[in-house]
Amino acid sequence: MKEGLPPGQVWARNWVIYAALGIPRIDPETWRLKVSGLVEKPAEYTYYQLEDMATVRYVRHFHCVTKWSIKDVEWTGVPLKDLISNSLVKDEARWVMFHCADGYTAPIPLEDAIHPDAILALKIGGEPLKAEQGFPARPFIPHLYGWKSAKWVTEIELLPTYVDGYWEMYGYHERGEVWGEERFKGMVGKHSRRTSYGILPKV
Ligand SMILES: Nc1nc2c(c(=O)[nH]1)N[C@H]1C(S)=C(S)[C@@H](COP(=O)(O)O)O[C@H]1N2
Ligand SMILES: [Mo]
Repeated sequence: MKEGLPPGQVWARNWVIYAALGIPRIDPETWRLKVSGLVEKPAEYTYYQLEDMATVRYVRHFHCVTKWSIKDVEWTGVPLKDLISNSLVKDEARWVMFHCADGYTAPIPLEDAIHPDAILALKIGGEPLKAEQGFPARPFIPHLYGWKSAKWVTEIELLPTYVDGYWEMYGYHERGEVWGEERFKGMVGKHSRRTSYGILPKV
């Protein structure tokens, strides 16, 4: 795990709440999280099932691509790898698309989604996410920029190829890795190593 402040970032005291498409109010009784697309066993989870699966509790920084970072955030959540592997991923799957209740979408490579630190976050600072923080759940991948942490998520879709999400349509990077400063498409930051999406570990 890399520590400290990634290149080009500054520590900020407070979160900036972003809700490009508004803040949906979600009823945890009726909300479901789907795992869909290139899987043998599509699944649906209730909020309460996910609470029971939330075995990860760790402290990690949060980095927005607009250059503010929040230090030492305490996260609680479900390993994304558990949710994905429970559904038996088909061989052709390479990308994961997050779909949200507000219409927001964000893609990440499958490789990053099954990283041991990648979670479906249910809590920040030991408390359930607030409505504006994405209640009931948002993915969090510590080494990817914050726009990939799609709030009010409702569906995790496995895809064979890359597809733009909300910010990627405006030129933001396919992957968004913070240490390589993958901010915009076509940008190979001075710290960047070439990433390969070809060879994948079996889930
Ligand atoms: N549904 C949704 N998720 C979203 C966004 C958004 O506008 N809508 N903004 C993203 C961006 S750019 C960042 S930096 C983080 C910010 O998280 P915060 O609003 O909890 O501070 O949410 C991400 N997830
Ligand atoms: Mo952001």
